[in-house]
Amino acid sequence: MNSIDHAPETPTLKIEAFFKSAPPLKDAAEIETKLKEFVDRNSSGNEKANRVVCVTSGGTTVPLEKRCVRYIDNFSSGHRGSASTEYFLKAGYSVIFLYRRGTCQPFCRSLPDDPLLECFTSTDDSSIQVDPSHAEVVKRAIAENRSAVNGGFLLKLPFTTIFEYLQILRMIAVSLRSLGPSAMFYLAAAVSDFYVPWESMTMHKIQSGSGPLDIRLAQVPKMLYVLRNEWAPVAFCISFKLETDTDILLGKADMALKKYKMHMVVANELQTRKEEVIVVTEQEKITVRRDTTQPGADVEDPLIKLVVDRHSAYIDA
Ligand code: 9Z3
Repeated sequence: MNSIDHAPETPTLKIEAFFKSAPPLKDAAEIETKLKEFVDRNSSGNEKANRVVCVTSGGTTVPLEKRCVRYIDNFSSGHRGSASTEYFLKAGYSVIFLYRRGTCQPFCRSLPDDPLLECFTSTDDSSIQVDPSHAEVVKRAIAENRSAVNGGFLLKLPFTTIFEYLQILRMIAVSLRSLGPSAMFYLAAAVSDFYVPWESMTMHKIQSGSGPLDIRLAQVPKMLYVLRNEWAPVAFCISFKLETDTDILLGKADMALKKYKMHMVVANELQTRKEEVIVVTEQEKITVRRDTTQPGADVEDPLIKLVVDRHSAYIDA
């Protein structure tokens, strides 16, 4: 398999080449309409009343075949993004939740793994009831989700591949431009660094008969750069840095902050990501921890409080 050998040099040209060769989104028109309605609904009143955050969640896949049987995946359960979405909604934000199909959803954290099979009982052939042991959590999840979606505060957009993710993210960024500094990007999705360009991808399932497989992957263009410099230059931007080696974590987060002009970079290590994160800004490094004295407390609660605080200061400034 080939990579792009003569890829254009600047990040802008690289991303343009990426989009040009990517398979077009099947539901682009529908997404466009949903985004327009959502942004229109959130464009009246003063800036404080119209804060909108795009939360990305889950990992992107990299297909190895056009008629995809095999793909490379990026680890992310979607817990960070879905929990953060709930706290943003509580804080009065409207949320565009750009999530990987099949990963954790807002308001579903307290439900068992298989809600349909575990929460309901069938009393006779014609009636299904919520099992009393799950009644409260089911009621709460349904009510909170309905109020957010029907109230126009939560728009959920799914992706699977890196091609879909970047195309939808660009659509969101462009449509949020009119909100100026009231718009925020909270990029918790685990995004592939390498991919097989569409034009050099084989159509059919790769055959195993010809021995070991050599794949050359191209680098995914630096989306953070284009987001900050072109797509949404005024929006408040938070990216995440995930490492498994703590010795390099803060250095890499610092580098991302400066290189991509992020307002905050949330540094986390794979094993401890649910216990603590370190928020890196130009001036400081703030350790945010889960409150271990409170049962069920998570790190997203204090993290979103800090983020909202800093976003307010950004809007005021
Ligand atoms: C993260 O670091 C997220 O916090 C996690 C959340 C994926 C670790 P879970 O979904 O885990 O709760 O299971 N996300 C960003 C990872 C990433 O791809 N960052 C890029 C990088 O490190 C920059 S956009 O280069």
